[in-house]
Amino acid sequence: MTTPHPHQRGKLIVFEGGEGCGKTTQLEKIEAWLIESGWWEKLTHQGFTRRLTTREPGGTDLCQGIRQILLTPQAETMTSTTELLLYAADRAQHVEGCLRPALEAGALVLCDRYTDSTVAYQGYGRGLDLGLIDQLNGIATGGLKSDLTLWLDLDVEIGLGRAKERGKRDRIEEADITFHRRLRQGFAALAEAEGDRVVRIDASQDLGAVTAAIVAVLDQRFRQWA
Ligand code: Z5A
Repeated sequence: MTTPHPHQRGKLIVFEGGEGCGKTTQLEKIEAWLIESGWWEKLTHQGFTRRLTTREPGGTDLCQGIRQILLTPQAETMTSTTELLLYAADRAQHVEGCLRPALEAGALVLCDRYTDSTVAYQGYGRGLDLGLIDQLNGIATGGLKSDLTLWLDLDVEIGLGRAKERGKRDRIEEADITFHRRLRQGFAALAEAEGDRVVRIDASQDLGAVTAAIVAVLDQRFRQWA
């Protein structure tokens, strides 16, 4: 019997948070930092085979179509259950078609949103049953959890202000402020319950300070994974 390589399965790092928290900006900065810091070279010596950046919703061609339906404002109101099932469908396709094969091949995956968004937005935000959401997340992922979720936490008013300034308004950004406050509580509850997997980052700091806080967490995790 052969001993599996310790990093045969890669790692899934997810960037999460409410509107305008800066996670997409930070994900790009971390991609660059991985190379500049020399960490990527070290990780390849430890068995990681490639880097992959992806997102939910919309991580594959088919998922792009689901993303379009989910985020485009329409005359007909989408029910919360329809929304939940569409996010689950997007995730099932993304996991089977992209995440799982990449991780099995030893990739380091950086993903913009994943299962914790469903708990926060559809669970705490829309008020759907958390047990049902766990079940659906389990079906959609086949049990594939993030190895690390970086929750970029930011005051709701500031985040919505940033999103507004950027000029992007989608169906969810248009929800009322109490919705956004509830989903922040959702992320806080996840960080409280699963502190090792979901780590809070203070996203109210300037760009460089937020990147430094993320780098500190990654430095430590990479050493742990070595
Ligand atoms: N959703 C869901 O409900 N359930 C689910 O299961 C999943 C998702 C998976 C995806 O939208 C939507 O789907 C999302 C949740 C829901 N809700 N909405 N709307 P998306 O992918 O189009 O967008 P997003 O995920 O909400 O994020 P984004 O648009 O990519 O923004 P961001 O990542 O939060 O922030 P950013 O683009 O990096 O930064 C926003 C602005 O702030 C930008 O102008 C930056 O230059 C600025 N910024 C960033 N950091 C700073 C700092 N530190 N200081 C000052 N200014 C900053």
